[in-house]
Amino acid sequence: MNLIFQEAEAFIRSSYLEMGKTEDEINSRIMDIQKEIEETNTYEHTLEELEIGAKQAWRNSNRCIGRLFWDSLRVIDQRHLRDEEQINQALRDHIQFATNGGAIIPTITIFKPADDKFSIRLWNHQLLRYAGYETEHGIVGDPASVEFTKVCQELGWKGSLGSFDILPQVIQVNGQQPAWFETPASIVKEVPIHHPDFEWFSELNLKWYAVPIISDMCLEIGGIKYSAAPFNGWYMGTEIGARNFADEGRYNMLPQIGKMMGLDIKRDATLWKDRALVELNVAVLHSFKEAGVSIVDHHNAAKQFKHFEEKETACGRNTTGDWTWLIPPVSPATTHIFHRPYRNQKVKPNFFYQKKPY
Ligand code: HEM
Ligand code: NRG
Repeated sequence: MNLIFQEAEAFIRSSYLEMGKTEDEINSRIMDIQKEIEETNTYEHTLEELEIGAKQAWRNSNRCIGRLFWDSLRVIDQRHLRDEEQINQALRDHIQFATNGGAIIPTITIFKPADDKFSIRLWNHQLLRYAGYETEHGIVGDPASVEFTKVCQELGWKGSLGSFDILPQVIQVNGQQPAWFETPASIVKEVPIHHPDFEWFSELNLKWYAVPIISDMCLEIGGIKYSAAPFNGWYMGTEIGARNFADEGRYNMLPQIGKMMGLDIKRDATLWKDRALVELNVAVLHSFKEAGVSIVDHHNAAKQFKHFEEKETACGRNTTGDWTWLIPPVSPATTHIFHRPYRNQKVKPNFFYQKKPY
């Protein structure tokens, strides 16, 4: 009781002040919450509290370079849903709404928080992600998904052993056996990757999905833990071009690209990896742009983040950040982020990792 009340009081005070509410409004809301916690062990956020709390959680996400737009987050309240079918429908609605034909809308869908009587977990790391299969000829698909793909198969899902199979939605209510639902291809926007100058690039047959929707983090607002609260913005190009396609432990495309560029990939000192990496990132940004799907390059993302820092300072807040995640994985020292320190202090509301349910 005390812990949740303390957290609630701190959240109400600071967020109500931020929203310009009076001391009377603050005190009366805190008294109501105290009573509600005494009677039910928990309390319910108003829609207004849910919205400001989710926005603050994004604003406080130390690892996120995209925070300039925190105030425009669209918050979808689905706290009334209880069964897996309804929850799955809400996930489909989120995917469609956020995709918005390519003009991506930063969105969060918030389901009923976990308490002693009820809990929801989405087992997917992201609502949209490609399967990874261990075969005799090595891993097919995304190596990052191998463990979760096995779980899906054990639940009865049949993947088609392709390099880009969208995984099903796996939804667990109350710690019971999870339900899984195929993700309809009609709601998944994908971008085929090609290069503005290298025609051969299309032959690599690369593509990526338009919208990253993290679905395994816990949103904590005022002591309430929303264990299912999938959120999305749009991609920064390097996430796909410098990590998902480039990491040796992911799609590992640099050797093929280096070879196709005619580089000497036997000698590290030719910097063939660096040259291949740049062209791969050019291809990702070019392809998303041409497909009309929102994306930001790391230089503009850093500029936007600078603007965010300035706005935070003007509001009398300190920008906290995790430098090791904020610097982009390509040419980090060309951004201002590289050249200044950030305090990695975890302010709430925020998003937290939670234990894998499988
Ligand atoms: C992390 C960019 C929107 C919350 C990140 C990362 C990038 C990024 C590049 C690092 C990811 C990595 O290295 O794997 C963006 C861009 C956005 C955006 C360009 C466009 C609007 C959002 C939104 C939220 C959010 C809407 C939440 C409401 C987070 C969190 C992390 C993160 C919690 C850390 C994830 C982790 O620890 O795994 N973001 N973001 N971001 N972002 Fe954003
Ligand atoms: N690097 C991951 C996605 C992490 C979150 N990135 C965002 N979030 N842009 C990947 O799939 O490459 N967001 O909410 O926009």
